[in-house]
Amino acid sequence: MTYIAKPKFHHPSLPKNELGYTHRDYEGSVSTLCAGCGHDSITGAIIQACFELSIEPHRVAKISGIGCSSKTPTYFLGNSHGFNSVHGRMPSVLTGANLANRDLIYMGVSGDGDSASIGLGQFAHALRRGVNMVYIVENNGVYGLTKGQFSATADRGSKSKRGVINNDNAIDLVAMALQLGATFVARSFSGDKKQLVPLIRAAIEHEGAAFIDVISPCVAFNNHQGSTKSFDYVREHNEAVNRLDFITGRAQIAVEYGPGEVAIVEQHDGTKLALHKLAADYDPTDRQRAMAFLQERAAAGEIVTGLLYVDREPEDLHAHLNTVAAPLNTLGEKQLCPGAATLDKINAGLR
Ligand SMILES: Cc1ncc(C[n+]2csc(CCOP(=O)(O)OP(=O)(O)O)c2C)c(N)n1
Ligand code: SF4
Ligand SMILES: [Mg+2]
Repeated sequence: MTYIAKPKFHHPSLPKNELGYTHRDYEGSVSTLCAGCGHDSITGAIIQACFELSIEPHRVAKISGIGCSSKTPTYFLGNSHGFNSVHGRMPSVLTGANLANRDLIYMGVSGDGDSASIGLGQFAHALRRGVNMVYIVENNGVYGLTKGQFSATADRGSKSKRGVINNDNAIDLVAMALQLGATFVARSFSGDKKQLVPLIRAAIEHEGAAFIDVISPCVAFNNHQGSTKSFDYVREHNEAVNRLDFITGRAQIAVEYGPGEVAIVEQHDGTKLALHKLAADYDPTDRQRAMAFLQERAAAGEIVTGLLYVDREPEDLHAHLNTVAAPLNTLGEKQLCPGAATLDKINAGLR
């Protein structure tokens, strides 16, 4: 993978967060993506979200697959753990790491080819198991890295750069995530940092499977007329269900919203989502309604963005499996080998 190290110096008056870190402490190497690529804006939003939440970089594990999108973890959180895995295999690598050590914040970064084509099965099982993670798909409707073939999220009837029409039906990862039981489901647009940053912050604090589909135009292969993932198309068809800000239970942050405009969604860990509702009757805690609304608006040619669904009391894979809380590498021999007497008891119970 190509990368260019960023110089360490920064302006002395850069703002600092609660830990005394600046933005620079959350950056990575210089991006080698095409200038104007939507993925770089998502990188910027992740950096901003982690800076604002005062996350210690060593507490984050960034895991990705293969693609331009999957290269991006090199460009943020340079002091975090990272693993650039195999095409479509990010979810299983992340699940394994999470099972071994639940103390880290898991950030899975993937592309539409990575998650909706070769990795569709992996995507589905990680979500249905409730792995505690932030799963971001940087969705441009093409295989950017391999020169712009349609991916499985390309809309039927959309046109490739070379003029070919896509006749296959599109997979909507948000609809799938809702059906599969993800406890936090959102969609955003790389060009809308105001919406994306609070969504990422909320997803990080959510203690379950959080999925964000981010429409992210590929300026090299999918930003022309006839594409439904171009900057112009998304701006014209964006239907935001809510305007978001995110308040952590620990640090009270003042939010500038007028009376009557905010709905507070409280999660079981005390964190709160403040929603500025555009659609008067939109309820982000109703999974069935979210699925129906998504289909309704898609039929009208709209791309719904915002927080589609959140479960206030999510359960994760560890709760389902009743696993030990301590990271596995901290367990001693005594805990790992309970002795012959215990083994005999287990064997007797199986006879
Ligand atoms: C097993 C395997 N099959 C195919 C490839 C070739 N390949 C590399 S990236 C890619 C698609 C990437 O598309 P996407 O995940 O949408 O990322 P983007 O580049 O669009 O961000 C493919 C097919 C590969 N690296 N490994
Ligand atoms: S090919 Fe497309 S997805 Fe890849 S870096 Fe360039 S603009 Fe971004
Ligand atoms: Mg892609």
